[in-house]
Amino acid sequence: MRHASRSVFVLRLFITAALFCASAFRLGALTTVTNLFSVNLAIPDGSLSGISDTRTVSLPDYTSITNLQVRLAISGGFNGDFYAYLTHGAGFSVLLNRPGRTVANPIGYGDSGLDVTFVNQPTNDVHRYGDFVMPSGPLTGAWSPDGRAVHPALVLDTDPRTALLNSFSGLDPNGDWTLFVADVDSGAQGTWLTWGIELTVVPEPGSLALFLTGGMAVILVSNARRRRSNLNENVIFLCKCPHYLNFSGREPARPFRTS
Ligand SMILES: [Ca+2]
Repeated sequence: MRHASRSVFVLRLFITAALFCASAFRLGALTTVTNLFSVNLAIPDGSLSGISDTRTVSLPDYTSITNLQVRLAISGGFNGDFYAYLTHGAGFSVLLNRPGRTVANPIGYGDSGLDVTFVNQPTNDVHRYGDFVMPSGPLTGAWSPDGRAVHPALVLDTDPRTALLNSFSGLDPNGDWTLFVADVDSGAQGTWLTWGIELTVVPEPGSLALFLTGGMAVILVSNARRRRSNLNENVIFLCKCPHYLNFSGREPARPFRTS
């Protein structure tokens, strides 16, 4: 029983160490990759059909997204007309949905152009950027996405924000990423200049933890066998048996002691 309790304790210790090592490896393996894509296309004015741009990300050593930022640059146009969303796998985020559109201001903000970064941390809502800044040129800075998954003809500042960037957390970064941009109201045409994604990714931690735990289990079994071998030899020593045999009927590995 004593040996069994000790074995359980040692096993727990090894598993804890393995999980700790896996966590440390995971933290140490965080990698940030930035991609910036040129588009340079005029956005059809007053059309919901918009334009989209799809890019393929290949990060074969990484299987999980822990953070995502998105850049978008549009020159000209009327900011209150723009609608934009990002998709990748099961991820979906509404980046812009007619900034500034409210019951009192159904056409949204009249500023022209933007070069912004959408982040996955709590910060100011881009739909209400006029509460925080009065751009003298294109809107700049880091903003929380609009997130309102509502038809752009109906969206209001009071709608719930359900489509933020957190829907990409934990997804595999590999594969196609698509950004869609539309100018949904007539007058003042914009040009979509660039967009980009900054991915913070990690390798799959499960296989590493399994490897470490398996390695620890092998060490544990080896230690248990060594303890059993020592026990047999000690029994032979205490018996002072005239025969060179232990309990298994085999000759001991080292010379027999008689005193
Ligand atoms: Ca327009």
